[in-house]
Amino acid sequence: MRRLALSLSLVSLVAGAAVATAAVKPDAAIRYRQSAYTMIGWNFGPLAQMVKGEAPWDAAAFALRAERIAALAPQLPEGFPAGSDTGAKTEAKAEVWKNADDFKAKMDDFITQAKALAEVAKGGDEAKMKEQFKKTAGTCKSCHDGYRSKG
Ligand code: ASC
Repeated sequence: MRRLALSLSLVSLVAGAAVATAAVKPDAAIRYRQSAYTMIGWNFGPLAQMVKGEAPWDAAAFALRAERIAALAPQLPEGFPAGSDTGAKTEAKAEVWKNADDFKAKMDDFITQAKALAEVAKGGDEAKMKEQFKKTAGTCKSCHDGYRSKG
């Protein structure tokens, strides 16, 4: 059992950050990525409200939500396997797969900025948190502009 666990962890090391995904059904991938976006949005909304002054500033709540977003963001890419452009109702445009390199670059940008947001939030500096929030929101928007059809 130990040997198995060891070889499994070696396999995941070799596979690197990308989790090895066996063939998944398109509708399962669509549901998976929509769930992840729902959870990201759930946490992003209150941050936006705080930044806009629509909710009271709460640095600890901000940091917790930023932490969650930073953990969820790297889980998005595996939600876009080839062939999942159709299957269930999806707002992902065909361009996601047609312009895969650009989509990946934009996704990586979001992951990087979300991670930076969680890091900055640990420091509790309101101005810096607001600034980094705007940068992060910019990466959401730049991907949605080209790759998400208005639902
Ligand atoms: C949100 C939300 C998005 C992003 C984007 C940022 O709160 O639902 O899709 O922020 O609007 O520009």
